[in-house]
Amino acid sequence: MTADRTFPDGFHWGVATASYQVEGAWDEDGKGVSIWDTYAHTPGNIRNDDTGDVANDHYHRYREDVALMRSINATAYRFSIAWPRIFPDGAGEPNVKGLDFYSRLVDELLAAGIEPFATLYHWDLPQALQDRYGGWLSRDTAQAFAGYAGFVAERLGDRVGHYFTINEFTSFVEGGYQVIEVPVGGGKAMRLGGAPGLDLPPAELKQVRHHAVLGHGLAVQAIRAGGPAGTKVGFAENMAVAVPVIDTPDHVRAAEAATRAANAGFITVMLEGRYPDEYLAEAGGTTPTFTDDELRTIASPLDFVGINVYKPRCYVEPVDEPPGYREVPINASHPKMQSSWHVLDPEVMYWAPRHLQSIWGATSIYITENGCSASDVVAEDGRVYDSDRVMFLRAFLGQLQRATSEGVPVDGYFLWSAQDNFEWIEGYGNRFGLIYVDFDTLDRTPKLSAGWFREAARRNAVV
Ligand code: PNW
Repeated sequence: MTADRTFPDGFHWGVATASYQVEGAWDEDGKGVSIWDTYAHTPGNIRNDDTGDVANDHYHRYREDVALMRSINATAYRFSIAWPRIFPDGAGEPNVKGLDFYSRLVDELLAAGIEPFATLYHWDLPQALQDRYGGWLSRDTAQAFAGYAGFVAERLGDRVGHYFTINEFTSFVEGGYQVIEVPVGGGKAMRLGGAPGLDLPPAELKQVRHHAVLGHGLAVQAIRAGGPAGTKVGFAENMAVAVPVIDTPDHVRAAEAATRAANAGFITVMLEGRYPDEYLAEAGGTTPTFTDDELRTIASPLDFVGINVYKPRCYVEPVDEPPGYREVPINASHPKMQSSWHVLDPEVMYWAPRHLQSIWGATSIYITENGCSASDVVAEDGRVYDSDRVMFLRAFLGQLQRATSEGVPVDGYFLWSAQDNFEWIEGYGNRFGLIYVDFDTLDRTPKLSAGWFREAARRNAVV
């Protein structure tokens, strides 16, 4: 029976990438240097000293890539725009050739029947803004971001109707502005990393977070002002999801409280317009510094909420004392995917959108990323047999379908990633694609999972 495993009519079947991870052409057509160019060009920062200089060469091969998306029945493509292609200096004079690339890409997508969804910031900040202002430590960067976002919406708005402001506040702030180890289960920890590679004290870190959400809010307003009426906008955050150990009302209440607290500096303030008291109390209430007016900007009304869903942040059980929940340690034997942080639990794909609806009343949700890395190899017959990724997708989309069948308003799903690509500090070692890429020849080979996606998208159902 497939009938009861279908998604709502009009559900978007998308694939996703990000500029620095796929484009290459790092210094072509007037592009400015980004903080990721600088970071990856510094030896020792990236596994194997890989860089995104060439990556998938998507900048030149986008026609082939759009044809591949079409061949797997994708109906939407989430790509990001490299800010330093548009404003090489961060602000000021726009670079027409940079904008032209995205214009050609969008035309190609529309001709293939694929709807473009543009992310405006997927971490490749113009180096000029890092040098001038210290990046997101300064409100000036948030202001410059709004200027760039409004300009893009004005120029592409006739053909691009959906924008995500910022991708994963959590990842680029926590990974780029401090040196930190995060637990990965079984008592083990993993060191995060990323551009600009700073190590700021906690008070400044909170100010960085604040300027990032402020940049989001200012960009929302600028996109509405710059784009045509009906332009839709939201964010794409790596939501921290607390999963209830047992599906009972008291466990679910505990998980909701833990989820709200874990997202305090990002989703919670963007959707509520206030920082939770506990978040402010942490540093004695002294940071971040902000105004009521800024809070109103941060909580500018959105058309949808976008979340990247990979793994649970934690499991919780209820307790009687405040805050009403307790984190349960993740067992050493808990299954993982290839990336060391990737604790495997498909139910996170059910709880993430359900929490968005129950905690914040979200009425339109996109899964802006979901996927996994696997130890893919080309077999002797030339094919790539990623049966584990097929298992992963069937299980996660099964849980998403469960959510939509219960009335959780999810309007689309973007698989990470359309192709294997530059996986940040892991370089080309961790493959997340539906399409295998040989990084010597740049040949593309659809994996087994691409066939699964094609069939699921065709039927609008879990298969
Ligand atoms: C996301 N975690 O990063 C990014 O948006 C992508 O650019 C990236 O390639 C993809 O997911 C895969 O890593 C994440 O620790 C980084 O849970 C870390 C986590 C999740 C997502």
